[in-house]
Amino acid sequence: MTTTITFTMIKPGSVADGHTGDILAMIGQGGFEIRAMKKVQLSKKQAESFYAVHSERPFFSSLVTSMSAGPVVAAILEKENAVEAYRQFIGATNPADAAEGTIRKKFGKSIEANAVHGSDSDENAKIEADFFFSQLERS
Ligand code: 3AN
Repeated sequence: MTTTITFTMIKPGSVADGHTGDILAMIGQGGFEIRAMKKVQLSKKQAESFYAVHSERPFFSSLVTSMSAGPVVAAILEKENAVEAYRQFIGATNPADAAEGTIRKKFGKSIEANAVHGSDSDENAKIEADFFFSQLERS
């Protein structure tokens, strides 16, 4: 069986609300193995860099502000077909549209404060994992 990786962040609002443990428990129950993890606060510059693909979108400034407002918990997750499996698992970008039982349905508050980030392609999973983690920090 070939496993692949995806990258996730528990967003500042969810960390501040004390949902980190519950979200990590759901991730484990979903069969995702944590290969690396850290709690870190992004500077505005780092958040801008992470979300650079969205720099032309109207919500960019607000997204950068909210993503740098407090610590995130970032992790590399491994599973078969990890990127697609995790996107299914977390639910739609807008928590109002997310399926029952998904992380965003349970913990998301709005389209911006949607509890967690999940990579959208294998290529971006690698870029995002490399943004946060050195080789030494991965198992
Ligand atoms: P996803 O995180 O589901 O891949 P993207 O890549 O379209 O969604 O959006 C990246 C992030 O930008 C989302 N996680 C969300 O926080 C924020 N975002 C997306 N669309 C909006 C919007 N219309 N208004 C505010 N924030 C948004």
